[in-house]
Amino acid sequence: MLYPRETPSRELKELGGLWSFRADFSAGRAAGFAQRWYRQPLRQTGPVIDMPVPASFNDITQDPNLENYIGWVWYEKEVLLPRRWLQDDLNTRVVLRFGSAHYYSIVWVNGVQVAEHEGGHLPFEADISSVVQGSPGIPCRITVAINNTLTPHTLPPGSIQYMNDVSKYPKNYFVQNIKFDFFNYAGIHRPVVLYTTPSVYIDDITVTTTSSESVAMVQYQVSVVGSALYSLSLSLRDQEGKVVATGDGPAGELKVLDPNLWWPYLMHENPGYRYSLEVKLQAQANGALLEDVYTLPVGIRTVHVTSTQFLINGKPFYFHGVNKHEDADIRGKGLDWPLVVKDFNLLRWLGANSFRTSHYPYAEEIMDLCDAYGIVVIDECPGVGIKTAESFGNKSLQHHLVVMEELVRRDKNRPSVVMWSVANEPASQLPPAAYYFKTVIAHTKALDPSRPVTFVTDVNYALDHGAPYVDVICVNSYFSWYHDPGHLEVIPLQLTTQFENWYKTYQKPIIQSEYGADSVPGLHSDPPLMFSEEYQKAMLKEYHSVFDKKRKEYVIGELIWNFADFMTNQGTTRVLGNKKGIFTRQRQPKSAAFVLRERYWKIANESSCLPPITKSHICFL
Ligand code: BDP
Repeated sequence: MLYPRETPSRELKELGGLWSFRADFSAGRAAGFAQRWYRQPLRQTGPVIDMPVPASFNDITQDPNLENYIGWVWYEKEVLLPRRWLQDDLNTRVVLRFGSAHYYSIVWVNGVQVAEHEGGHLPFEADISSVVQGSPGIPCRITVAINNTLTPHTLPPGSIQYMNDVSKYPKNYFVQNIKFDFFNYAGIHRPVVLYTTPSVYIDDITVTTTSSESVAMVQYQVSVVGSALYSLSLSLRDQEGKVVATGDGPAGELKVLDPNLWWPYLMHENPGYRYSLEVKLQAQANGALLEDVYTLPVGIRTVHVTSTQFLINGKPFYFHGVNKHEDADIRGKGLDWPLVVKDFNLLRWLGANSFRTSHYPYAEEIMDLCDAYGIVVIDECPGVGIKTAESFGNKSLQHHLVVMEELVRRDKNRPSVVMWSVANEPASQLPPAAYYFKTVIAHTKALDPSRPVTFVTDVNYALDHGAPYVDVICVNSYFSWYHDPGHLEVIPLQLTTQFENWYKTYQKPIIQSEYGADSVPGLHSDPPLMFSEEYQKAMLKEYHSVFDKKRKEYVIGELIWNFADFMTNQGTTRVLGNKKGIFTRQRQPKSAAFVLRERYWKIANESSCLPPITKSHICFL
């Protein structure tokens, strides 16, 4: 699915800002459907409040019932469309697109249902031309109902538990149970836009690249919708605007001499190099000549996995990075530009060259910056908390396959994405996990043969039924935290054993995809005690001594858990959220951030083919 962009043939209107909002507090949460709230302005159905978009709704008010609300909420926005979008009704297509809404969405325009989508974290759109055309000057009313309920068959899974003991709970009392460790924020989390295309349009573009030192090939496929009679021309421009290759037709190959390859941050002095692929469509429709233009950024790079290495452009790549969350005060999981840019500045300050989108796909705007800055991404789907046999059943599997299709369709052209992760810490010791992961991974590889596929495990190497199907072993462990709490001295032995067992069994490269310890900022203790900043630092040092030995063999990466503190459900082990961040939730460094910074810059300098990079070479550091 193409990211909506303005081009000479496409216009775009952002619908961010304040929307009307109403949570359906009726017992079954279904009053909105029974009373058809979408048929009239939402304010006429009952009290509404202002709700910012994009943002989670949970932390916007002082109402604890809204913070923990489960069920249907309703959003509405009235918008006037430019007259020119509506006049030539046969040749302009108007599309309404949501970057993501959590979790199940139904959308109406002027009371007519135009879209229904299952799943958060991924975009969906609807052609609304037939609903809006012919009514210039009349505001167009967009109504969205969103349900954040998680069931054993959603991704992530969850379950609703009804508390029927009337001596303990009020009537109709229920809770949402989840098996993952982040707050289930909900709402319209990413930009909503209206955009236009001609009625014959470029629907999708797929690009893959291969390269040797002096020549690169860019393979492309363009799909066109609206007519079978069209012509396509393509030109690839470098960053100076010079055309370096041209092509035509819906599929082909462009040859680029002396290519500027896309390199990761700290691996090259000009990381994240992208060409622009301009695709031009011409078609006759309804007696008119239509033209559609779309420009796609293209990075030329290759990815290969051997039994001991991860190669980008043929050079060994070591992941020294982080796991993140989309999470912030007040706006929850809503896209927030200042926070996004701050995080990229912190990542580069840290010397991090990569992150995993734990535990769901991140906003396209974030992925764009990864492409542009050369931050390498392990792109994870929302397969987190898959813990019961029911969630390995066919219904869940079919949904998981669709989610992978949506994710690959969204991110397939991104040079920063070097590997797909289909899940985090599933109960892969359960026998049905074998067929489940075999199928999900094979499906993902069929969708995209150009990238390795993995899932992240915390199951013992001898019991894991999914590991045979992955290209890279990604393993999480919390020695001296969840196991042997307080005993830092067990880390070297246990971590070494972990690596050796996995490697002996599979001969595949290994990433330590999570390790960490909570620390409360400002809490000090020497000797180091759990939850102090010193303990978090000491834990890092123990892990790092083993990484340094094993990265000479087959360990190809280390991703700290976590980049920043983040909100979780309330519980006896969480003090206003998870505190394993090396930065606070407000992005202030804890002591551990400085330890990691020294290490990452050192590793970057050791493994770089460049003259030593110092922090002073990078102007914003
Ligand atoms: C890991 C999970 C991660 C948690 C982390 C923790 O993958 O989502 O937040 O543990 O407990 O098992 O801090």
